[in-house]
Amino acid sequence: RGLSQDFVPLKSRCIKGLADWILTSPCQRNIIVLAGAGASTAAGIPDFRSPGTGLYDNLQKYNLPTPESIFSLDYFRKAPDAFYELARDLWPGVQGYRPTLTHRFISTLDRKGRLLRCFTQNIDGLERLAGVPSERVVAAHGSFDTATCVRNGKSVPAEELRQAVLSGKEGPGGWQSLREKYGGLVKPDIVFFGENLPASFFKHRTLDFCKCQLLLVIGTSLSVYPFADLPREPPGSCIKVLMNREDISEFGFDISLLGDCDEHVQELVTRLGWQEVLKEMADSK
Ligand code: CNA
Repeated sequence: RGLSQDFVPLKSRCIKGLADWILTSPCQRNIIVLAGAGASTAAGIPDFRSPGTGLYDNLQKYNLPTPESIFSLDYFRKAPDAFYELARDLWPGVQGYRPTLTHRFISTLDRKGRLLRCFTQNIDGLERLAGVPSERVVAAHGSFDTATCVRNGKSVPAEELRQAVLSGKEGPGGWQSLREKYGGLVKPDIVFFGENLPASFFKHRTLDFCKCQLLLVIGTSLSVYPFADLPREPPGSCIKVLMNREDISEFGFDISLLGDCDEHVQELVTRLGWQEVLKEMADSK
């Protein structure tokens, strides 16, 4: 294990050990967070794969060949209605989803000068809404901030697409008329299955992980690649912590905190003496 000069070992493999490590290690930006849909379920946004509540178990009304079809480019070209209908719910700001305690904790890690990067698979924008600066967030599966015509690659103002999605299929401002205007279907730049991840993912994967001493993996089944390869990137000395409802121990975590991430975060911030996180959460309600 670690040879670096300022390497601080983990004294115990539990939440107390994690808090002690954060408090006693030098104040450097050496913490990387890998976030997934589980970080946002407490905000009311379903994840994909949780049995019963996950999106994949609740897509019957769209009559899809497979649940994944809703994020498949081929299917979108053939039958865009399903994705556009879902996008209406998922578009940040439309339903008024608020950051969870976990998002506020990530933002506090940044304010304390500890967060190197938050790689998120989420497309809900809640890390940034919680105050994590854009340059600290790698939106690995894209975002609704920009949009492109899938036929000719033309950029389309995201606001124009947002208005069209909210207006529905028909009518002067609907997505059919946007399709005619731009010469093809327009899609927000969220990454569909089979599409490339943004360049920022590869850039920060190369630059960041060699500096990572603590990896916090929060609310993800780690089943989507290449994101799921990221826990293998840090050096051997890096401490790896999982906060997730389901156990995915095959990734070799030093600490596995199973259950709701907000509950573990609450205990962690209490042990850290970072009461401001809880106050900020209470004030936002
Ligand atoms: P997933 O495969 O649905 O897995 C979610 C994981 O989180 C599961 O292991 C759950 O057990 C766990 N989980 C759920 N709720 C909690 C909780 N409160 N506390 C702790 N753990 C919890 O989702 P992944 O993120 O792993 O898969 C990647 C997909 C999901 C990405 O492409 C995303 O774009 C996509 N997604 C994003 C959102 C969002 O932006 N909020 C929502 C749904 C899906």
